[in-house]
Amino acid sequence: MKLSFRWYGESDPISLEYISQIPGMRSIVTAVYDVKPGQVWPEESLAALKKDCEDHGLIFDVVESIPVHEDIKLGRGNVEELLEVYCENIRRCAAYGVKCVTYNFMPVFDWTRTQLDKKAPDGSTSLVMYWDQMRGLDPLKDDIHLPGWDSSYTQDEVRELIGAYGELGEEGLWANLERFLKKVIPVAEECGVKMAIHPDDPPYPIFGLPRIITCETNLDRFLKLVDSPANCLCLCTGSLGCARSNDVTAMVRKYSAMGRIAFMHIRNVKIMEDGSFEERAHLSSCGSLDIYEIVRALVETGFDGYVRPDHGRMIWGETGKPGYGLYDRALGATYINGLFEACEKANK
Ligand SMILES: [Mn+2]
Repeated sequence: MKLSFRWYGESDPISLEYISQIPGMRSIVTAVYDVKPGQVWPEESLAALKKDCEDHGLIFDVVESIPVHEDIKLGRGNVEELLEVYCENIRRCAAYGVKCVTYNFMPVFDWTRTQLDKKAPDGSTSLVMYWDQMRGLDPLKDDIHLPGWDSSYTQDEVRELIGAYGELGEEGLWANLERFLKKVIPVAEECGVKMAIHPDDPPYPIFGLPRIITCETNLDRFLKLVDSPANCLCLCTGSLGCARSNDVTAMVRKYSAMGRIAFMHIRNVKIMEDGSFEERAHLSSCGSLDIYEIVRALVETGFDGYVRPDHGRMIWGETGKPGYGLYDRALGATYINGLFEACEKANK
């Protein structure tokens, strides 16, 4: 496996120097953040990312993410032109050494939580989604701003988008995803890039928005849309794992054996009685997922893709971007290293 760490570029309070000091750290996962979805990434920005990483003994070879323009997902407006731009961005990334591009096909919002700083008894804080905070909220009627939602949308724009996705429905979204893949995957194949779709987070409908990258049946369908080794998953254990119906370990074993996982996001979640969930420390005993069994499945199936510790808690007084502090993600990285070393030695 190739250990990686997400970095938000120059504006990230965590320096590449600090990241490079995490044992075994190899790759930086980042993106060009100064351009809007639907625009071409400037070569200078990609060149600067590559150089910054190299200056710190790190490799810039994973992009998270090239965002998919809402009009591609909705299949409206100038889709062909937007798809061309998307393909050009893949080519440009590849020219600067990128081997894996992550993206998602979630309508409107990348992820949904009700609180970003829920305090645990030990004083650490983490992201949570509580149904009792969620129930009764109706974005079509109320002016709601859940944490993490793109604040660049006005409430009217959000209503318009929710209405448009409601009309599109799941099958419409599948059709638009297929159109996207048929255009993008051949380009990725040509330039040696693996495209890795991130599952919906959480993997069930919120506010009636269609969700399709959610469960084994749908992942099977997704992989068959374009049956290519470049059409892969970014298997996020925490996103799939907050639905009790998903057997994450079995999914990891199956898709890794098929060679269709390009990127692993490893984190733990605790599912509560009512289906709410809390993000927890990476350790298996801290949440609902058995991270040891997940790593064992990867090792036994010969996984050689990228792995990153996903969201961490805020600990030791750190403040910053919720989920993306240094300390708890570094602890996660070290734990992941330990599990891989143990499983690899046991597997010999
Ligand atoms: Mn993730």
